[in-house]
Amino acid sequence: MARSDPAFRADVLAGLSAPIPAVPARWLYDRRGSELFEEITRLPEYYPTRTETALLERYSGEIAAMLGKGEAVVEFGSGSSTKTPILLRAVHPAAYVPIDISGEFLRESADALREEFPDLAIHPLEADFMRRLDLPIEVAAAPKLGFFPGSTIGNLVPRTAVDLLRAMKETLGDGSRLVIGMDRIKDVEVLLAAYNDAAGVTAAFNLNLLHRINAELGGTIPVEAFRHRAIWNDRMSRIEMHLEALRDVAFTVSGTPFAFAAGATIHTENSHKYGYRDSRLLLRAAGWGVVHDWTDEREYFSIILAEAEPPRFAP
Ligand code: AVI
Repeated sequence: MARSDPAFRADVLAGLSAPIPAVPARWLYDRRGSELFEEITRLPEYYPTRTETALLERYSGEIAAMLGKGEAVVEFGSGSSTKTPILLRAVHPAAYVPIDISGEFLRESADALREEFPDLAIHPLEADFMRRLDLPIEVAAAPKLGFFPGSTIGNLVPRTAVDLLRAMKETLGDGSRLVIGMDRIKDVEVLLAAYNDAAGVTAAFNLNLLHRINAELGGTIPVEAFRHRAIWNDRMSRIEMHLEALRDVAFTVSGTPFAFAAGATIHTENSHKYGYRDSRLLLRAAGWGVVHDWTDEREYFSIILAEAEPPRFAP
């Protein structure tokens, strides 16, 4: 059995026993899961990455023109994507602070960026950005620009998304700005195709969770007895990924027995989609005012520049 993480075990055992079985989506991203996600981003049906990258290429000059000089760009996530250099090239920041919980990803992506930006001061911070953090002392005096691309905010339920946006505001401080990517509500067929691709990569990504449970937690789950399902939950305005039992199944995880009847599901991920006003409301709930919202011709995706609102009395 591979080395097991006690937090993974606790989440899986509690999640599979819950009245509505669910496992937190972060466990989808082991090495294999991260590789499969990279593959997803290149799929013809998966429009978000392509659309967001094109928006950044087109508008990062405009974003830069709305900022002052000498910014410290603080990226929430390791910055391993191709989007980071697009923003850095336009903004010419004084410093760059990538924050990630995985030191390994952080070092790899910081090294890659050092090659492309040899004169940029890079201060990686290994931490969980869901909480308020102390930024490196070297960027204390610089104006801060947060960067949170990828529509990752959509993977959190709105209450947790607001907590995160508020923590980001506290980390970045007064007068800071934030560039955030948010996926828009659109035709259900387009959304469903993006999470139900013809090549079956998203299915493999979802089912990989069961392989991971078997490998790391001594599970005996018959993976072929489950199938990937992506549905649009209109009431919650989100795509949901589930693993559905194709027949009655019984298995153990770390010695604990579980039984799923045919048709029962394990909820594995949410991907919330936000309308134009929804995204503003979400940001405002966390103390961020929208400065500008750039979208593509089809209005599939938004890149939003927001600014930290000073606290003020309200009637
Ligand atoms: C990482 N995140 C923004 C992706 C999304 O679209 O919600 C994760 C994903 N899940 C299935 N496909 C992509």
